[in-house]
Amino acid sequence: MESGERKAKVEKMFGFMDAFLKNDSFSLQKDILDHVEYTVARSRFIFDDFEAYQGLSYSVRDRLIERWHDTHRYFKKKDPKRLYFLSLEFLMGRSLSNSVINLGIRDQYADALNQLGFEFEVVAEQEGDAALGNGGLARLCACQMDSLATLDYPAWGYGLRYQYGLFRQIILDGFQLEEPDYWLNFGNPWEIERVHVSYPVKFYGTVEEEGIQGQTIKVWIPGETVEAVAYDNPIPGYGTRNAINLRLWAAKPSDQYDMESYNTGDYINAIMDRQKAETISNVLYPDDRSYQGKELRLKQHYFFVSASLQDIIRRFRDDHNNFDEFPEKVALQINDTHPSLAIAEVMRVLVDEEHLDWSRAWDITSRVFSFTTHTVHAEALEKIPVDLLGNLLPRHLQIIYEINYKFMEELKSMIGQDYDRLSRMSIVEEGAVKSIRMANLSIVCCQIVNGVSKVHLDLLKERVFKDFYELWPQKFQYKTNGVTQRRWVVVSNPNLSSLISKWLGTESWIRNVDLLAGLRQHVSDPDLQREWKMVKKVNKARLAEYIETLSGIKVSLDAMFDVQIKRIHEYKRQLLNILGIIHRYDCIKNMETSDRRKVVPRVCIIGGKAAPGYDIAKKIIKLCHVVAEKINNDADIGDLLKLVFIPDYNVSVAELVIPGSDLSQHLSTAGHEASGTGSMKFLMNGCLLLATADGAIVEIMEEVGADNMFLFGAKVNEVPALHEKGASLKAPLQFLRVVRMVRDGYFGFKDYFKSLCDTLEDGKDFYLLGYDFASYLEAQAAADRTFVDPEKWIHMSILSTAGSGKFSSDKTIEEYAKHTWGIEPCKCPF
Ligand code: B1H
Repeated sequence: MESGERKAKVEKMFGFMDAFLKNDSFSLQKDILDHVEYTVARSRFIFDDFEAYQGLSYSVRDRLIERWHDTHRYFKKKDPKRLYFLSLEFLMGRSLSNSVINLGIRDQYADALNQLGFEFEVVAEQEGDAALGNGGLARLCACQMDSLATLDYPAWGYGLRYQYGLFRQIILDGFQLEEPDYWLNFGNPWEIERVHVSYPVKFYGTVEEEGIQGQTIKVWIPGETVEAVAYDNPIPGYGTRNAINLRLWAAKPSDQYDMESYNTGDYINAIMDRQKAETISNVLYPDDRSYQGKELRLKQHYFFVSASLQDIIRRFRDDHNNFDEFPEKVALQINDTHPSLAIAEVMRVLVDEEHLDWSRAWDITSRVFSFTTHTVHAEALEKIPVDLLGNLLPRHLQIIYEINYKFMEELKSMIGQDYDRLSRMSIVEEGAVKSIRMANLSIVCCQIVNGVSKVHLDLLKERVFKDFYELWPQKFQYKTNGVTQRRWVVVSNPNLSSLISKWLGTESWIRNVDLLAGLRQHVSDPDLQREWKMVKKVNKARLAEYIETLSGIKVSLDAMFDVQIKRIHEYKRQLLNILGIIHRYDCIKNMETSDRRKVVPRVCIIGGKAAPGYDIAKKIIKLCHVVAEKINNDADIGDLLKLVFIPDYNVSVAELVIPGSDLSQHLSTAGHEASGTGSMKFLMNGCLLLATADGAIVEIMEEVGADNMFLFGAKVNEVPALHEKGASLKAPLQFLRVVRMVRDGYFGFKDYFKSLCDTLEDGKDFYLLGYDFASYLEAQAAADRTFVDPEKWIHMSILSTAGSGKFSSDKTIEEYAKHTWGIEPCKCPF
């Protein structure tokens, strides 16, 4: 088509603008009904809540797509430096409520649905969670995507579209069982399949040398090719027209298999082989933090890296032909080491395909990447056995060896022949299983290495990456993690959100979180206190109803709702919580009846998944159930103490539980939690924290004051000396007593709990439960004393929310944008 003709057509299309996507009640109703009729193919006269959810979601998706297109046209026109956020995990949860709130049309949709005879909340409940991640790390990425969109940054997320998300937790007789989460069974209205956006990803094979124009170059002849197909998930910002993209890759068979089937004539087997390709993106690995060296996992990592980089480089090439400009236009963020093969891949593309010389390619590569580590433990760092890597990705192994050779030469020239240090810092670990240390590769390549909290950075400097810190102190920074107030207050706690807006006199805190501090000036106002208390009560009632439906247990709204929800890990010390509950139970049992009146009633709520192969974590879940069985059925105890395990903890469950909590527990042994982000969600919702001074809690303490929370336990710098003392550290009698109760079978399953109790013996208690027990009980007693003074409790609760601004992911993202990625906002005009 001639360009004049095309322009005229485009202008004509603009004439249609008004015909589309109006947000008045009638238009929204019509859109929903149209989708019910034509997309879902149910009669617009008879459809149920789920079909209403589908129709509604498709109509919201239309609006998302429109903004998404406009944003990308605008980015293309402005061509700013873009951030590409690479992560193997994104824990997005549900999309509907978040989308309509960010689009600013929630009330209009609620009204439209109402007119059609449906209730928004009920319809929204139909949505399942997108659980393409394990826990904190993955949810952090989701929060950061929300902030990137809201703050108008030109960013894209890249990840994998797992067919099976994180397993569903079923509890049978108190034991955890895992069920697959086939989340795509009922379709997914939030994604857009891009059949035309696909790239071949190569594996296996050999590397050969070829001479081109007098130069010898390496050519990788792959043994297998799989196709990566893009699925786009628009991420709308709040209070902006910008909607960015989360592109997830799914594996599909490559056309090359068709050729083979013709050649061999074995049609059926060829089809079966084709199907195997799809297994690459089939399943999310459940995190047990022990690197297992599995080929499928490595395949996932490279599949994701290769497809993402082909896409990124293709987009760069649309407008640029000189790779020296690459670092000015592209920032590549690697989220933990999982995507760090990207470093070798960029080198491969620049050297082998673009024929840049090594040093120019390395200069470009090292200016483009930044790396965030989420790990505290040296043992948890990812290592890839050389045999595995060399077989699957022969050329990448050569490149990593070359990077290491050059690094070692440089290092020798700086530190001399200190072989111990050289071997500690080498990217290649010699030993029984020769391996590649992915963290070392990332640190060597990236100009900036970020930790996720102040404490975490200190640990990196002093322990995990000490050698590297001494070499390159300027590389090491931290960005305090954060959570989005849109999801964690506006979506999940609408009553609190309205109350905050009312008292601040504005809704602007939803974008400008510093304004939350304004609540401080009203903290003593009895009206605010009364309304604050009311909101909490309504949220507690909703949670109590949920608990009763789940477990049949009726809980009293006057009790303190005390919550610990997170992945089950020994270092997170759910066991300390349970032992504390046993102690409380034991005390109540042994009290004079008249004294029981003084007991502060508690509902203790624990939830979380254990990695399927993590035996001790599974025993902790079982212990929680047997203790609950005993306490909840003891007539002496009644409402004074209840213990509830909430099964299948996920993002949606968190959205319900957090607003209804009075107290939340964060019990990691100091020095073990890199950050922790659950605490931030509770803080924003005005829950008081009972915590050790670990990870982000140290910074929370600085913001809200140590007297506004219940702190206990050994400090980070005390822990190493305590470990040295080992068996000479004696646990207090109360601790020995409760452990003995479990050991002696007071709750049954004596043999089963033996190995769990063994972890608590003197000298074996690595996570210091015995050592911290007395101070834990004191902190619990302080929480009880405060709870019986409701005015004080509410005061502390308001100050918690008021002090939570620093822990918004908006802050984290602004810091990354300025100090790590070098990107600027690019706001699509309305
Ligand atoms: C965190 C992980 C993690 N750190 C391996 N490391 C995984 C490691 O599937 N895997 O192989 C999955 C996850 N996750 C968490 O990151 C930290 O423990 C938290 O303290 C932190 O808040 C969170 C976000 O930074």
